[in-house]
Amino acid sequence: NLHKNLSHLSSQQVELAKVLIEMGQTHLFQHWAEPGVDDDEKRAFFDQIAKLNSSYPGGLAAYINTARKLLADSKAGKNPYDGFTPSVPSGEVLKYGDDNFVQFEEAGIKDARKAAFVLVAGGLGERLGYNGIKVALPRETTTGTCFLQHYIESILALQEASCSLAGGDCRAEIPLAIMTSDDTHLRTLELLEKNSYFGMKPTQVKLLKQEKVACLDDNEAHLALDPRNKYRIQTKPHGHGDVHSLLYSSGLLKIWHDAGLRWVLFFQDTNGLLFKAIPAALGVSTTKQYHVNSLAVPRKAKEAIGGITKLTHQDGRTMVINVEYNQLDPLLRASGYPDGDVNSETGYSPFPGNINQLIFEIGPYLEELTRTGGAISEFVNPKYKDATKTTFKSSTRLECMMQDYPKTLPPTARVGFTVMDAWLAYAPVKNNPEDAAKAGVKVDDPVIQVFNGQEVEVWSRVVWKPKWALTFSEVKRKVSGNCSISQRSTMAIKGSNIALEDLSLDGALIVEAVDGAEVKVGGPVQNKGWTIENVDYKDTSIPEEIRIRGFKFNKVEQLEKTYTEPGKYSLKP
Ligand code: GDU
Repeated sequence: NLHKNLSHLSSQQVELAKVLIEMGQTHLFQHWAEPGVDDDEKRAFFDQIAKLNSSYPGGLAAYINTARKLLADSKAGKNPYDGFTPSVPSGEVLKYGDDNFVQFEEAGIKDARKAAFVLVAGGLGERLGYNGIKVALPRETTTGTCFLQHYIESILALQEASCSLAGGDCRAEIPLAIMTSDDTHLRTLELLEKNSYFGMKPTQVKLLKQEKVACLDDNEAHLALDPRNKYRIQTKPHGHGDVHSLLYSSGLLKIWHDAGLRWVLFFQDTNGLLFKAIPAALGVSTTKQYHVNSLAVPRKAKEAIGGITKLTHQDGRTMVINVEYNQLDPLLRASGYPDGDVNSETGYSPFPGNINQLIFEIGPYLEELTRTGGAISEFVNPKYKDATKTTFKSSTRLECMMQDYPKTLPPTARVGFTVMDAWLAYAPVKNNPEDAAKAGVKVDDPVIQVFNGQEVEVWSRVVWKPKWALTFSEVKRKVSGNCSISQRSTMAIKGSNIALEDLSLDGALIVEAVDGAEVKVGGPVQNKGWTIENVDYKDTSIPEEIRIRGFKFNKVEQLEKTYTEPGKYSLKP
């Protein structure tokens, strides 16, 4: 069939056909119609093949070869950690607010102007029960600010703080790259455009779309035809590890390197507390000169976050790497921990939890990607029909994770990690007032309430704009005297020059001020405040983003003040 069609193909299409034939993929052409029939579909087939070929480091041939090897290993039941013994690694453990922490934060802010940020946002919120893109979800309910806006405002605040430390004519613009996929690309672009990029220059933001990879039908890595169209290959997502090859193949990493940037910081779509941990974590990288620094939090055994583990091979090699949550337990059981993944006497797993916030030094990173072409260690997870492991229940594909990057690094690479308190660095939908408590505000203990069947500690709700404070020291500078906040209170600080002095809040307080307006807020503030109402996640009359949270505010009464003109003000009821 292909032979009959060959004379109708362009030379590029013939080349691609040759690759497929050489790689044992003749089945793709068996059902082809006579030349002259379905020509548009045939063209589209080759367009897709060209795309699959160019978007994978080494092309389709490399993809099929790797797939055959990994499928054979999987069939043989080969353990990817064969020969390795796990042990607990040592890293930098930070205590929020102590001298060490404050010094790391300072060092981090200083170098932030030499950083670039990369948000991986190609995944959908299927597990969440949310149909939109996750970066459009509100990060917290008090102001309703979405994740993407909060991330951008945090980066802009870092840029300003770092530049003002540098003095002189610092004009640094911290770049932001967002990895999207066919599932999220248009909606992410639309969210940015509709909101004028949330204050960032459009040229500062770069979207990199990841492509899906070909599905595989069997252990010989025969590419799977799309059940809906026999002239198309079925495709599925390849995973967040694509971010490395995209930064490389787009040339963006090289542009950043040539512009004198030194750090690249990766983060995920919905971690609302993360930026509170960024200055100190970056400070650890700059101080310790880590090539790779992963952020971690204490991990409860069996929690769905990977464990950072030191692996020592029989031949003496060692590496510190994330072992994904589904693999940690079997690895431990197979190597002298008969109980597997369990908590120690501290109440936590001895292996710190990877939150997939990674900081790389750009120089060594670019060197490594130049060597590998952006390829990263992959895995395959076929669901077999039976114990013979010869047929699959449905097609499979290769997958990759961004935190596997260090797997191919030479032993000389400086790979470390930084452990932070979980409430500071990782809690996707929780606001935390404890920072304020440690900065000199008395915050009432939480009460327990149940939302969507889950017990939650409900604290007072305190939210501030990133430009109000990025670091512990800055929070401390802006809070003075005896401040206190009752459990049922809600406070939003929207402005950079708002100082809290002897404030005792029992109710709701919203203060907004333009740059240039200096506001002192103090005295007793008491009102009926905002009450929390339960929302049933099954109630489809309520918007999805509220239903998945299980609550909404009833804004009964608040003190709300907005200062639109520069000047000095005092808000003391
Ligand atoms: N993502 C992509 N492309 C993909 C798949 C995912 O960009 O093809 C993005 C998602 O949008 C998200 C991030 O990658 O921003 C992570 O995806 P998931 O939330 O689905 O990741 P998991 O929860 O499976 O696990 C990851 C790490 C774990 C742990 C955990 C913490 O693999 O080790 O760190 O996040 O949230």
